[in-house]
Amino acid sequence: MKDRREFIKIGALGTVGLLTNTACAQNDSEDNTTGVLEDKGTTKPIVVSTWNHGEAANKAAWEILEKNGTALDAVEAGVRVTESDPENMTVGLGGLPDRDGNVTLDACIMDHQSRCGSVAFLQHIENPISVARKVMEDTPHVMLAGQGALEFALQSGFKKTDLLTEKAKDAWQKWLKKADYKPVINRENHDTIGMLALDAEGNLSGACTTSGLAYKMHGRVGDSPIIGAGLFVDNEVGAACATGVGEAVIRVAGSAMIVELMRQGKSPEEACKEMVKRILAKHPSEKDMQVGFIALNKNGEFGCYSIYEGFNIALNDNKRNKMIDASYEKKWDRN
Ligand code: SD4
Repeated sequence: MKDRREFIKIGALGTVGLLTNTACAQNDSEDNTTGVLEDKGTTKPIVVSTWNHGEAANKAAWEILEKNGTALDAVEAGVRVTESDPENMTVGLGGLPDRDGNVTLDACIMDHQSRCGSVAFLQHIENPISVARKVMEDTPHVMLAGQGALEFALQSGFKKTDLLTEKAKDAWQKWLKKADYKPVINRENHDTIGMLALDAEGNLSGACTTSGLAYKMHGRVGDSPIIGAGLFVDNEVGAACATGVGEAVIRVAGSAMIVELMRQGKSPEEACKEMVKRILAKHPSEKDMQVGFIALNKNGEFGCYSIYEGFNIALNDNKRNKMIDASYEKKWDRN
């Protein structure tokens, strides 16, 4: 792996100035082709997830998939690893706070029966993905937000936890001195974990969880808990998830559209690329906005694509366990 480089860029989205970021991984294999399998036919089980933290998350997911566990159990267990890692400053415990110092989390989960659950603007709970699953399984609803989501979590037995680590607090206090409440986003901020899995039964599920944009406005919710934007699964066709500037992903219903494009015959990578191009066309004045997508179809073929170089995904199946650099539209202008 290459070292993470701090990279700060300013964009403007609506009334909130945003800074975008990216991460880099070095592919350690000769096969750097996304979406193309060495062998034809269905590959299952398989799990793919966003960014370098996907490696550890996939490991937990794979332990379930290789024992013929369900994709739903796998994606939940996988992203919980990232949520519970206090060193990870973009997801769950240890996530960077909003501009007022509150860590607020967004997460959603969707399974092969098109069941889905989501929590938005949730505070004090280490594993929002498991609360999202409870919303899906134990309520007639899809989405709970804010205080109501917290109350539901506590009633369901989740523990109240202080999610603001010393490291995140220090970073926020430094930001406060200089940034004068303009949201600052470094490359670490765009590290949502999105995970898609196809299990031995041929069923798809997905999960997506994040602390969202660092130093965001209090109450801001991104794409990650929104079914159809940050995540979508249709067991007849495939699944997709997103990372990057959530406002841009919401505007095009990114993940749902990718699944529809696959239904119409596009490969996973073609579908991701088409949505990246659509986002660029709809944001002509945005200079440094990063968005990345992953898609996985019913046959276990996957693809990924991002606006800027630097997006990578983790892959595990029966033959492979590796990081893959996504194809992209643009190189960063680092000047
Ligand atoms: C958001 N999409 O809140 C999330 C942030 C993200 O990788 O993707 N980080 O807009």
